[in-house]
Amino acid sequence: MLTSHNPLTSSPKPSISFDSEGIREKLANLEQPCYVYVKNNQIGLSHEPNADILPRSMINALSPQQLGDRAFCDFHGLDYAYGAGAMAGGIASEDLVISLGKAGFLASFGAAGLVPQRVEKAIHTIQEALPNGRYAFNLIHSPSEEALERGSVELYLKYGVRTVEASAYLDLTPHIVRYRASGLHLNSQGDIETQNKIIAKISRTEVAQKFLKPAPPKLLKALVEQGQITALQATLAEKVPLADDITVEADSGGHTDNRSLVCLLPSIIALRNEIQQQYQYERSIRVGAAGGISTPESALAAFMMGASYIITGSVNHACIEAGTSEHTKQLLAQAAMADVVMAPCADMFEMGVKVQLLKRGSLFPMRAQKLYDLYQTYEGIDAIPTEVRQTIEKQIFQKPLEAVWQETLAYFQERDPEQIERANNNPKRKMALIFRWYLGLSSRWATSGQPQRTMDYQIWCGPAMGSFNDWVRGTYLEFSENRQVVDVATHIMRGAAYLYRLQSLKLQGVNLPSPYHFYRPTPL
Ligand code: FMN
Repeated sequence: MLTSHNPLTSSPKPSISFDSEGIREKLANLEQPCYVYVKNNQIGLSHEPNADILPRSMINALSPQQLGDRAFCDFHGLDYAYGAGAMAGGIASEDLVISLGKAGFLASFGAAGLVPQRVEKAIHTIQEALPNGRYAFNLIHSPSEEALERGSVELYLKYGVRTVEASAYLDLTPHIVRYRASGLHLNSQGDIETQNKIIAKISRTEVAQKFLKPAPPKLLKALVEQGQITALQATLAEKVPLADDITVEADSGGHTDNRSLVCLLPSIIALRNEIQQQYQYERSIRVGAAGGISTPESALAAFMMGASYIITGSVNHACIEAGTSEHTKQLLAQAAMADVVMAPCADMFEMGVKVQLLKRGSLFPMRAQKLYDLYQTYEGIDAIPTEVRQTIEKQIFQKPLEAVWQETLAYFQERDPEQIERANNNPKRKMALIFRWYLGLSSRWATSGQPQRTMDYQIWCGPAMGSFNDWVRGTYLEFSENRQVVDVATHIMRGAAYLYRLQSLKLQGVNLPSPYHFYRPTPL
């Protein structure tokens, strides 16, 4: 049915397009409705109803701002129900957060792994550029370095960071409860105002439950006793959920449980409904989706499954604004969907926790696994056979393990001396800290673009990266130097709205040929 022949040339009806270019243009004009006409077995589209011919079907105008939950946008002051999740070490940089915020999207600064002074600097820069909000900071649970989480909350409270993206929680801590409760007050109408907003990212039902319910009375009581919140705030905290929004994170880049979004999202939505029924909150908690979203199709699927908003991650890592090296961005822009793998992570190395990252173009996944296997097998570095030790010193560390230990000591002396105390009489812990030297630095080599260490780059990314690369191949977004976060976000959302209208036509019995089912990004 794709044709450039216009069967109406004898009786011109210029507002109806029968040629493929015209049909495509009409479909892409999301701000206008489309009326479908059939004449001489040809399908034609018009933005206006035609008095002479009865339309076969029609689709309404649909702006990308209509996708998702309006309440999410209003609550966070956004135009789009779309956010960019935090990326550690400032990969989700000030630039990335500010660009998206100015364009009506939400982004979360990648505070994890950064020293407080660096985070403080980011707070100043972002607050100056976005005085009306539209930004978040990551609050990451760090079970092995509790001081970091406490310090982050103190910074956020001190500078009035009003939205955090809370992640990696397995259980609640006094710090996150303090952040939430100390922002609660009653307004002049007697309603509870939640000044400190929490978007909790979870991948398990049992963790979601903790954020969907009010903060535990025991933690609130302790905070009152310590003078960190008032008795009134503790009372108010028992009436509101701990989080305003729950991001359900499926198989993603970085830390992930590798769950499937189509399985996880319905379960958490059902849980939210159940808890809402039980607590009758005045404002229902919204559930968003993350993990694997990087194309119009995946975005639309998430919205159609009931997601109030979507969060992207991997796809932003290859963008101009990401705080990482050009080499890393190039590798990401060439990645295929199967070029990712799970490998041991630095922060929870001893627990055997893994992160999802790029395997193509780096030996990191194999080398990190080798270190984890050695950690499992031996009681300390002195127990490792000499030959094996020499090999890892040469290939992985590129220096003697003793020298690595000295650097590790210097690092923790400044940052967290308790780590050294715990390792002093414990050879296995000492071995873990030495191995973590490599795992910790390899992500920084990737962000700083250390030329001698390209084969050791640790680049977090999920299958969403390959999926995005497939979509944009042959368009201006194929090249990382053209990938601006706002362009990427806009095209994903516009593409989702575009595809929605095609699906809507299909449900009405008008199945346009497959080439129309492709939304092609063009420069904005
Ligand atoms: N999530 C966090 O909550 N904190 C982080 O520090 C963090 N670092 C990340 C670093 C990179 C490079 C990537 C790709 C993801 C990271 N994430 C982090 C997860 C993202 O915020 C987002 O939830 C996830 O990437 C979405 O899934 P996707 O990668 O499939 O798009």
